[in-house]
Amino acid sequence: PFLENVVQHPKFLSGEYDTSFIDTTPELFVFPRRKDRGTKMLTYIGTVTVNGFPGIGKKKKPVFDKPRIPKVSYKEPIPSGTKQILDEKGAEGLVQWIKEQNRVLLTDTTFRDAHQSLLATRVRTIDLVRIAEPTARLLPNLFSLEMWGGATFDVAYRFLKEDPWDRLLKLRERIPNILFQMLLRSANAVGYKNYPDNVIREFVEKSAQAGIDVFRIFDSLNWVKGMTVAIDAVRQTGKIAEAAVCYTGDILDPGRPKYNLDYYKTIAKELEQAGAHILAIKDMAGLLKPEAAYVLISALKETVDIPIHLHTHDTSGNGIYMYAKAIEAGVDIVDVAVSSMAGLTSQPSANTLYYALEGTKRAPEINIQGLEQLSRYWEDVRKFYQEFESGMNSPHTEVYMHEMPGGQYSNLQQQAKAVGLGDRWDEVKEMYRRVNDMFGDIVKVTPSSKVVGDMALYMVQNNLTEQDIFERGETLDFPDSVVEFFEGYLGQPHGGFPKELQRIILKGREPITVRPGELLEPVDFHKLREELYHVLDREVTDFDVIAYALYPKVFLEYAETVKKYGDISVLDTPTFLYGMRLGEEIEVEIEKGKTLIVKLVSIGQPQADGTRVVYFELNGQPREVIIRDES
Ligand code: 3PY
Ligand code: ZN
Repeated sequence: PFLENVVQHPKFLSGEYDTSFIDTTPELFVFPRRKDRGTKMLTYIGTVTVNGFPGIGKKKKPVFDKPRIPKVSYKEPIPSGTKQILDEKGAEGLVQWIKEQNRVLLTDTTFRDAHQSLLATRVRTIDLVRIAEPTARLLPNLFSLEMWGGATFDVAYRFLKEDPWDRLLKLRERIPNILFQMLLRSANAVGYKNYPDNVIREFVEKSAQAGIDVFRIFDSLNWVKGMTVAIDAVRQTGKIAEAAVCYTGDILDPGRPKYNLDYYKTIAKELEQAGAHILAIKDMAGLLKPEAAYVLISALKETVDIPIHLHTHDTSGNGIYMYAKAIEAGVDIVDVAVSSMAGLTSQPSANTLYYALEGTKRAPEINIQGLEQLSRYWEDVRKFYQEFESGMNSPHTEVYMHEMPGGQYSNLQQQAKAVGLGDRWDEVKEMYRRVNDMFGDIVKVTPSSKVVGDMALYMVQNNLTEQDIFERGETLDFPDSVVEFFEGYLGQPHGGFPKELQRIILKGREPITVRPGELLEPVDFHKLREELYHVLDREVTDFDVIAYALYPKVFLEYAETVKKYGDISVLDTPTFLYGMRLGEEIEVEIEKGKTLIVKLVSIGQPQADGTRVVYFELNGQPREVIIRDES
């Protein structure tokens, strides 16, 4: 371990050391005492069994069926796909290939937006890895698989206690043929605030290295100036820069002229000029209606020369009809999910779209039997996460009123419950729309949607009306996110800020009007690496460093959990979320070819100090762990 400590030390690695280094670096002689992996894992299982999982609480573990894995032959090589086209022909070659296709191409969002929108982003790596190779074999004709970014990055560390980079690397290994796509919030990366430019560049570079091919880049206010650093960074890696214009309002509603057809045409042109390989229309709330889709796509096809990729959420139930109209107007690629993970706040169903277009000139080339088999797997896996369902089980046309993004709906609902507003959810939705109008009718998508959500919760919780804000706003303490928004730290909204409200909220402070990245100091990655070196008892990777730069607190809490429980990403999801039933036996593959057999034998009575002894068998040998009962 001494030698290991020396050679992994950042000073040693950078070659800046001298002969006094060993004498002046006492941490070289600190050898971590290792608790064995088995005990750590049993401590986790014991803790969840006794105390429950955050957001679920203490619940008896239901009996779930084993997910049905499609029967595919693993003998033949995995069929080649779009990934090979990019690797062989480069970004421009891929764009050319897209233009030559007559059939509509599909992006499958099951691994990212579908579960972000239906299950509060909680789907774990183990459930994705199990279906990865069957997906590669059954759906080699997909344009791309959206499987990373958006909220999945921080949720992985924060709630799932697993490493999102590990997810990306493992999926890449098993799916070598389909383009991997991620959602990148421009200067907000995969976070909720603006980061310095060097953080954005480093994050893009590392993501590309780890396996991302297509970066969907959007700005939460459609502020093109806020997107250029990210677009340039992606182009530098040789990967695909798919720049998005977010869709809000209704181009066919003359009463809503702020976001009219010209608005979208102007931004589309600007994004093409900024270097986009593909133009995305990001209809994050599902507000784009069928006839409007036809008009919009037809107009944009005339405006830009690059392919157009359409994204929507099926909240209203109009998704398939809308796609049919967009496809008729010539859209190149659309986003869909495997049917058991589709519909409602998620994307429209791939299976449904297949049948809607069957026999037409633009029908997608996709294996419908493969989709049906994958859908069975996801139907089973979805049940593991039933506690994170939003409760929405039929189309919600009221989305046209509140305009809340699909990915926000279940998350804001959880937030409302957490502050005791669960039974005033209808009021929160109405307030969400009123706040939008107060803010001057803004684009609402992460993180601007979070600002609107925070303000709506704040107003409902404190029984404040719009009039109250204007009359006694000077005496109110607004949520931090709202203040930062009005300071200009998320960028500049189309048409500017409403001046009077801005004055009230900033209480005399001057807002910024430049790109926040121009004011933020670059991050010193070398310093962060050194900080992490003292925290992690393993080698510090570039992935750790950039994750720590984006989410310092969340990353450290994750690292603490791993120290305490070991790598718990290896546990099956029912055990991870519910612990074990008395007498139950499970198998845990802790590494390839190494499996532990765990049996929960009994749970002791609470002791005077508030702990319980939990009795297990580990590979047939009795083991006990002591757990503090906090239930
Ligand atoms: C995200 O940024 O996570 C989104 O899904 C926005 O729609
Ligand atoms: Zn989305």
